[in-house]
Amino acid sequence: MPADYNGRWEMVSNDKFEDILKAIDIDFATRKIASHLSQTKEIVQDGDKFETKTLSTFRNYEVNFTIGEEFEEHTKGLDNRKVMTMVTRDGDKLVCVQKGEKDNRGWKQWLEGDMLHLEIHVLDKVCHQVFKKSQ
Ligand code: VLP
Repeated sequence: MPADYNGRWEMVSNDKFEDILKAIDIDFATRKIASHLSQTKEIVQDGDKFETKTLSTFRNYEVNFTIGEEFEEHTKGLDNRKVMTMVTRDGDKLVCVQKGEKDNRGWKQWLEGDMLHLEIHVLDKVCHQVFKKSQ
């Protein structure tokens, strides 16, 4: 049985998110707001298909993908870039590569008990977020 990401996940920690925002050229004022937000993730997973929403009081971000299928992602409301995105599995981990202007861009996501971990990387910066299952 592959990992089941379905549900609503509430942020419990967000280490070095501001470094990521800086690496994707988000301005100072926006970084200050964004790095203090609590994020909620809503994931609907059907086999290899994922519908994901990252929600906050300031901005929301939605992206849908299918494992192994590359697509053009528009990071709307974030840095508004276009990247070529592909998510694959590495065991129970999801591994995302976002090819574009910024090197080494992507994320990894995995479960530990009722916690969801997300590591976001851009250039030499790494952010580690943890979410707790709420529904
Ligand atoms: C929005 C989200 C920041 C909340 C903060 C507002 C740049 C794996 C995958 C989704 C991602 C990470 C996306 C990060 C979204 C931040 C406003 C900032 C201005 O996660 O969970 O499938 O792609």
